[in-house]
Amino acid sequence: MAPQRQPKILIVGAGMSGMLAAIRLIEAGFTDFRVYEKGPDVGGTWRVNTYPGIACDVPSHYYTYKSEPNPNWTARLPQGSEIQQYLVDVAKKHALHQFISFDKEVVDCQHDGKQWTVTLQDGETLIVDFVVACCGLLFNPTYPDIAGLDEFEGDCFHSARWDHSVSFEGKRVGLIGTGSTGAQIMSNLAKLKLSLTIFLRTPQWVFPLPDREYSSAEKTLAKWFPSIARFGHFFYRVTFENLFAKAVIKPGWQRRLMGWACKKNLESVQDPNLRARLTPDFEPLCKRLVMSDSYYSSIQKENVSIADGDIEKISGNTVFTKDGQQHELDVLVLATGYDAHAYFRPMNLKNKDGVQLNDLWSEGPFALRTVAVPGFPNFFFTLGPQSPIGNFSAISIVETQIDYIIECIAWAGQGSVRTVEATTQATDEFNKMVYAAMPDTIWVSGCTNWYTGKKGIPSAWPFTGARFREELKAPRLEEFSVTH
Ligand code: N01
Repeated sequence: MAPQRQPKILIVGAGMSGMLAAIRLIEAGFTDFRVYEKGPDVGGTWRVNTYPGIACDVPSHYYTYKSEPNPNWTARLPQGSEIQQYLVDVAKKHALHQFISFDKEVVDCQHDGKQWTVTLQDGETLIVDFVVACCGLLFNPTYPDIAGLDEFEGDCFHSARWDHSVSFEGKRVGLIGTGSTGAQIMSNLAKLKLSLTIFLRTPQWVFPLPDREYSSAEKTLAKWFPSIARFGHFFYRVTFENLFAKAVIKPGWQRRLMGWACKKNLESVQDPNLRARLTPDFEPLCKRLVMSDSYYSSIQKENVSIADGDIEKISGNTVFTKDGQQHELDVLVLATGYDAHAYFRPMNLKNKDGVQLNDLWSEGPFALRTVAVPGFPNFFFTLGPQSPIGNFSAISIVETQIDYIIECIAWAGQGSVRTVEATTQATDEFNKMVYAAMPDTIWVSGCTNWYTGKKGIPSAWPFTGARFREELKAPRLEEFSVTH
């Protein structure tokens, strides 16, 4: 039903979820909205991250909007640049640029009981009824706390801020971090003529997810028969949700199978000393699995060496490790991850009573059904606390969340409703249910991982994909307080 009223809506971020929010708002008949994007183009994560080897480890046909199948994917595991191009193409197809203001960073939102006053980095302000924060999840880089890092005399940068002016050929390169990002960077740098030192603190389990290029015949067929790409989406979704997503949430054959595959993969390392060095001391899947079929072959290349990941200090261009070794380097790459619990912050949020979101979340972020927080009316977000970020495709999570959020906004579009605010009771009940299921999940089985927050509770989803869609099928009016 077309809205009878047009609330003023601001979407923050023109990445994968902000774009989808815009598309869905258009489809729902909302016209008074804008998207503010801090960068110069759409794409979010895939625009910002350009490190060598960047790729998605979720199969391409599944890492695709369900409503926008893409017969042109060139491989099972898409390169970052290809995903970025896909997002640019989708934005073009839906003429999204007319709704987007680029280079506009939202820094502050204050609610006066009726509306939000939004302030941008450049001092501009605007007043809106709704804010939907689509800021991504992994975008605040974490820098390691290593004495002397700032004074490193060579080139040094985080994986999310890749310096393309730096040449690597013939250089002594150090890489701190061996998670999903570090693994992709390592496999790529190892192909070059350089000497690569991996500072390995905690070995991770590696699942040998094979990549494969799609032949031109396959791509042509997918163009002629769009149902092939749709089937690809369905196939990989069902596979992911029934294998990987079930393995992480409870014990069972899925967990055993994934673990067995990781252990078998590790056996490909022939040298027993190296194998021991690469053997994690925690269960497979406890940390986010590294998906790679080239990790072990790359780390065994002659130009790659493993150093102690416990770094004592950096002085000049030398990294001193706690085992007493010194490593002289020309370039130091930090694949040290992100602050996954910042969510849309550092954006500052304040409500009419002067309560800051930072204070409300001081003990750890929480939300109603992953998308709203009590005390902050008409403010919604994607990929919020307890989203199934460690379970399946981020795109499919966001599709569910956006539909839910738009239904909440539609209340204001239909009747006399002005504000909708998650109740504390509903939020507490939701989180109680989620936390109660955590003991069965693999994330609490004894490792450090970026899912787990201050209180030792993973900010992830301990149920199936079907349950997530069910819980966010439609907003329940009794879970919100409403003003007219
Ligand atoms: O970050 P991480 P990431 N000294 O936090 C090490 C997604 N992603 O960027 O384990 C030495 O996983 C740290 O060591 P330890 C994916 O969801 C997806 O790699 O703390 N080492 C660890 O090895 C992924 O999970 C794709 O001991 C230090 C590493 O840095 C998420 O992004 C591709 C250190 C951080 O690993 C984050 O992955 C890439 C220190 N002081 C990423 N501090 C896809 O394909 C940190 N480390 C979709």
